[in-house]
Amino acid sequence: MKKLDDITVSKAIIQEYMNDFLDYTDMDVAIGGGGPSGVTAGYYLAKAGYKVALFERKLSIGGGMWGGGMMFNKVVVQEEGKRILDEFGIKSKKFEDNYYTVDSIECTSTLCSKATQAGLKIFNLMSIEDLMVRENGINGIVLNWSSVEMSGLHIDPLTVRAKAVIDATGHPTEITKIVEQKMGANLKTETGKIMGEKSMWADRAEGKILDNVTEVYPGLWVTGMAANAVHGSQRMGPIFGGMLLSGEYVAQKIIEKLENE
Ligand code: 48F
Repeated sequence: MKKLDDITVSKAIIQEYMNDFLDYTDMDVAIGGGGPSGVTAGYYLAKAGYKVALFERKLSIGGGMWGGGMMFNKVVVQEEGKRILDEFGIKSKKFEDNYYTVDSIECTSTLCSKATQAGLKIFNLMSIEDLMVRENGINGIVLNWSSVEMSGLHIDPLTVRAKAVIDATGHPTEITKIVEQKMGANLKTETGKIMGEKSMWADRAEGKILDNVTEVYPGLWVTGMAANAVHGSQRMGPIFGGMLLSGEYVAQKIIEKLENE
């Protein structure tokens, strides 16, 4: 083995990370949240050739998918979502009519692996704490290290530009909350506000999710559980077809919009 130098290892990491971060100060689409809906959206946008990055607060990508239902590490996907599992090459097993069971570890890790290989850039350990708001709507995101947020240190964030932003933060709808709370803006929902998620009802929740994938404020899109929570629909629990399908759908809608601009 050739002689190794610790300082060269440090330089390699710092230089390559900084190059990536600088490159993504300007992008087509910024995704907030690395659960199944955000990662799926990132996969389809990257596959279509868009410059897209995903920012995830935690160390690991996958959000609520790793733990399956109540720590039984299996998730269920209905018939409509099966083609997305096949697209990613994720194994599934038919259960009765209409349902497929999937190993949640294989599903989460494969989504992440295929999305990054398709060109999605993932920045983990960063939180979106604010938005870049201009006259025409949302123009980017404001980022800080999650460790700064967690420690409560008083350190200002940095801003990066994006033509579209996706709120894929799941149940808490954190990004849409910023628009509502800081700007008092009217959202494109029935009440003009975040309507809040309703109790678990898989059939209703999955039935509504694609209708809920919308541009809730100019430049800001919602997908996954955030879409249902913003529009006042039910939660669905450990059935994940809607997460995959809404990720794909938000990517399609944003591509359509960017192509027309
Ligand atoms: O919650 P999460 O998995 O969202 P999702 O893609 O999927 C929901 C399902 O897991 C499940 C369900 C459906 O069957 O009901 O709950 O809609 O992933 C959301 C991710 O966003 C991150 C958070 O750490 C999680 O990994 N996140 C939340 N707020 C921020 C954030 C933020 N401000 N900045 C960066 N990441």
